[in-house]
Amino acid sequence: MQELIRNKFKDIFNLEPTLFRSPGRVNLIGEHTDYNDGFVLPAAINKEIFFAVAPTNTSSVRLYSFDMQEQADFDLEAIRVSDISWANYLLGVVAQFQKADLQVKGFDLLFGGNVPIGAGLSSSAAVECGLAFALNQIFDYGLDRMALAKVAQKAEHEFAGVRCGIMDQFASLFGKKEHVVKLDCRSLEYTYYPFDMSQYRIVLCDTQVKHSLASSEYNTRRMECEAGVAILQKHYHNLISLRDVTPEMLEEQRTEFDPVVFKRCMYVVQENKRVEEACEALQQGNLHLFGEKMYASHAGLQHDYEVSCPELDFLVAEAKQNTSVLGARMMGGGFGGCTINIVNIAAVEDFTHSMNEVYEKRFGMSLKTYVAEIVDGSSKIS
Ligand code: GAF
Repeated sequence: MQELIRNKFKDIFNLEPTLFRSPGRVNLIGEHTDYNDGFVLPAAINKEIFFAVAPTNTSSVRLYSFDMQEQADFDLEAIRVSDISWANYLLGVVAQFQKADLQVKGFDLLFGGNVPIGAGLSSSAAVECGLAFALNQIFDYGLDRMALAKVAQKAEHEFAGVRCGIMDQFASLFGKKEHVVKLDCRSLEYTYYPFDMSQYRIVLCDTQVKHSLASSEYNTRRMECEAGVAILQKHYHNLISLRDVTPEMLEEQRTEFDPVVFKRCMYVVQENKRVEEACEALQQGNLHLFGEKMYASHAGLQHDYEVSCPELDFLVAEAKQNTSVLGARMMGGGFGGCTINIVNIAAVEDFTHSMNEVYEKRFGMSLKTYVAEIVDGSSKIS
């Protein structure tokens, strides 16, 4: 793929590019916790976006999407949200650097890869992080990876209109081969845990659906969490976010809550606890317990946070009946995309085959499955 990207770049722009790569991510557990100052446990995977970039002596950027086979040119003096939606992930990054008074000079860029779009594997974060990483190197800004993650996150807020947390951008930049990484989204401290793949594989089942409510409901969930925090702050003056809340504190104030807001908040509080318990299980080598936490996470997302959908629920219920699967859950923002499954190595083929069969029978459409490998975060190739 990277050679295709390099050659296409040369054909179109007639320059010698530098190549970069930036991965998508999975999240083992800790969903919708990042924007509540909580914990997440993602990993970068071998679904990646490749970038060919070269500086030019102009005041414009020429962007080419390999997947769309489309070019869009922009004047650096007038970077704003565009009608070309794929370009916005890139323009958003340029705008953030400009806002931070870092000089963005003209450049040509061609990008493309194999992160499925809309599958909940963070193709958008991979694009944002890849460009942030590339420009940081090419123009020598000297920013560290955390600063780049924040640039990429702001790009998503301001140019894609999703008020996402930092998990996806963090995972794309901080991934480490064969490790998952627990991030404290408040302090931004992180710990790598080896993920022993000698007996198990991470299998992704892509529903191939993306229900249209995804981004509006995402922003609604954030507001519901903020509404819950506002109620609790009347009683606990030092409380900043749901990260500071226990189930008991919530129960005590239940009567003041709208029932929907209450269950949203309870889910977040419990999910934070589950991430900590899952990490302990991982440290003890207890993958069975880890898997149980994944199923519990899905149940919360399905019934209390209500960001799942029939296709995801069906796949998780099927996985749960399969003794070769340790744990499964929906992943990412929800309303479609993938489930993540921890599957016994010897059973991977049977598992994907039977999941395909039952999914097709139930929904009349095909399922896509991927075996994900955990890889390093964004890097320069050559
Ligand atoms: C999306 C967001 F981009 C992340 O920040 C995170 O909130 C996730 O949904 C849910 O855990 O991927």
